[in-house]
Amino acid sequence: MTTSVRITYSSADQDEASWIPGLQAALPGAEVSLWQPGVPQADYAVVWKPPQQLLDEQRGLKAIFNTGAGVDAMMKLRLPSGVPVIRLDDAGMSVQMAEYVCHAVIRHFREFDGYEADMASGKWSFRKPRSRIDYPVGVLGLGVLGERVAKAVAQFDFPVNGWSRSPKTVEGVQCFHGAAQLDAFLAASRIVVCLLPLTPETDSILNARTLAQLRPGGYVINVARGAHVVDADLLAAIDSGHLAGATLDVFRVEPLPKGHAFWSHPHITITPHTSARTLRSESIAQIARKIAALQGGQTVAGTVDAARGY
Ligand code: NDP
Ligand code: OXD
Repeated sequence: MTTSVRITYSSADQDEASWIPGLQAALPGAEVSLWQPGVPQADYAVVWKPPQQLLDEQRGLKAIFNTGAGVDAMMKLRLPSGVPVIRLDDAGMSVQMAEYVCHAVIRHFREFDGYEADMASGKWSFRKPRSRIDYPVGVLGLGVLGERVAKAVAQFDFPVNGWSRSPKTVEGVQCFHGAAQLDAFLAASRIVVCLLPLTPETDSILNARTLAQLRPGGYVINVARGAHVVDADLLAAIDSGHLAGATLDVFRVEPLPKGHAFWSHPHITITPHTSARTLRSESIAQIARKIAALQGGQTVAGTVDAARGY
């Protein structure tokens, strides 16, 4: 595909040395360069957590591509009006998320963490098998990632619930929607997986009130954004015995500050925001396809609705 457009690239933590030649190769004819103050006007920006100056200076953009699925960081910036923000949709993330969440659910349900500790201390002992009917899994967010995760967990015969903003039908998943059905969704779930975008409506959604609605012995898996969880409320719910524990991939402050209680809590497993990584070649191919489609006057999937914030 030959596309004669100018692309400016900026990323807070990805590697321009591979993204820029990758975009160039996927879009022969395009001029792709690293953004710096004062560079010529571009048609498209490909960014992750861009500086405000880029958005203020680049006045001719036709679209801004976010090289991640979540746009919460972008939504905090002053965006040029009328310029669409386009996020990654899937691009190899949903399978990674399904692996991560199934692993966390099964590790907890089958008590593999306990067996690891037993084996490490030379103890040979069996635990009583649990019944999966007692471990309904609730997925908050039934979008590109949440739907794939819900279906993957259902493959292991766990009862699965899902919650979204608008009504949905997903095979093998009991679907709830809207604020009015949140409590019923929580009451029907023991393990809750957060795959919501971070917006003013979903900020701190896992708090003392909502965690208390989960079935006793509940478990939290947060793979969306740290600010979905009120840290102190999660710790209190685990320490009181209402919740059995949590697996957390995302945190309010990243890297997780040294000394934070999550580092050493015996019932909390943490990973460094790695549940679904942006895969460079899949993402570049998707962005290149979308630029070609936009150039041809078509609409593309993953266009963010600024009013909803995702
Ligand atoms: P989508 O936009 O495809 O899906 C979002 C889902 O959340 C939709 O089902 C949507 O409902 C639902 N939702 C949004 N707001 C509300 C609300 N107020 N009430 C109820 N439901 C709501 O996003 P993705 O699945 O692609 O990604 C989800 C999030 O995962 C990202 O925003 C990002 O923060 C996080 N993420 C984390 C990664 C990691 O490595 N830890 C990697 C990639 C993403 P509806 O369907 O009705 O619109
Ligand atoms: C994303 C992420 O939003 O990596 O894509 O968290």
